[in-house]
Amino acid sequence: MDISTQKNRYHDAPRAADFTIDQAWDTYSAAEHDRWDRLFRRQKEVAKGRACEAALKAMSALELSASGVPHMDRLSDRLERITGWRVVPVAELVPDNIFFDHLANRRFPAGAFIRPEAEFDYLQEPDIFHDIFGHVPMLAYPVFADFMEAYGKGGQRAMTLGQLHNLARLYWYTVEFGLIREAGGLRIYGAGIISSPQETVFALEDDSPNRIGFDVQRLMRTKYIIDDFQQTYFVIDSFEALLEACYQDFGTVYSEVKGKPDYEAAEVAQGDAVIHRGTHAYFDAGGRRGA
Ligand code: HBI
Ligand code: FE
Repeated sequence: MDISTQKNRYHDAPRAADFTIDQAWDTYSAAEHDRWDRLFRRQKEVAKGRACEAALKAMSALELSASGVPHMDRLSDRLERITGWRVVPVAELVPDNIFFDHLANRRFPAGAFIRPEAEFDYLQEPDIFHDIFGHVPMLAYPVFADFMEAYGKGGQRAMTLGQLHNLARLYWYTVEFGLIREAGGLRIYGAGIISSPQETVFALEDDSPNRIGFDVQRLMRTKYIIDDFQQTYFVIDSFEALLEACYQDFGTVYSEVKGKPDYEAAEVAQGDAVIHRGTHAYFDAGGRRGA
């Protein structure tokens, strides 16, 4: 059986109407605490000089460390003092409407489970390391904290307009896999990259993927892959610019992209602000499957 379809130990935990569960922090085993410490120490090292300033500063402000699996309530008390966000435990992916409602109310749903040893380097589901090491630091940066609340509200609206797939792409290429221009180079803010040692290096330094300037409509039309590195990364100039671009009425944006063809994940399109045209050598060699 494919290990990633195994249910994690919180799968049957009693849950509230909003899908939150009890993190039951006392039930983490010594092995699970040790796994967090090894994931943290390794990724903290790789992230130096590669993660954006805001994320690195927040990691210390939030006292994220290699001292066992974080206690979400205690972490939330620190985060809430900075931007009003809290981190709430869930068992696994929650329905979109529940997810958006949490974000719209400054609650980030984080998986309570930690990946099994067999998936130490890569897993598709968001475990506690992906969510807390990857997403939580950015929630301590006020402009990004505002963006995430706006995304939650936008998501609720997108569902009523049947435009969720467009908005999910925007989330994917920013919140999960976004790059930012910083310190004369490119840095990472996307959680899916920051929580993966291999993709942290690949996204910034490998010749394979495209790197293209951010454009809302372009992102909404671009397909993505969920089981390997990205074939294109989009680059923002600042978090303020990202928030600015997304504070427009998406209703008009949706109608402008409606009916226009999608872009393939590896495509470079007419009008793109190309920062790096990828060789796609990694994907031509079969990607993760070929590794
Ligand atoms: N649920 N727990 C959790 N975490 C996510 O990141 C998440 C989710 N549900 C839906 C979802 N993400 C995405 O499909 C949203 O972009 C809609
Ligand atoms: Fe995520």
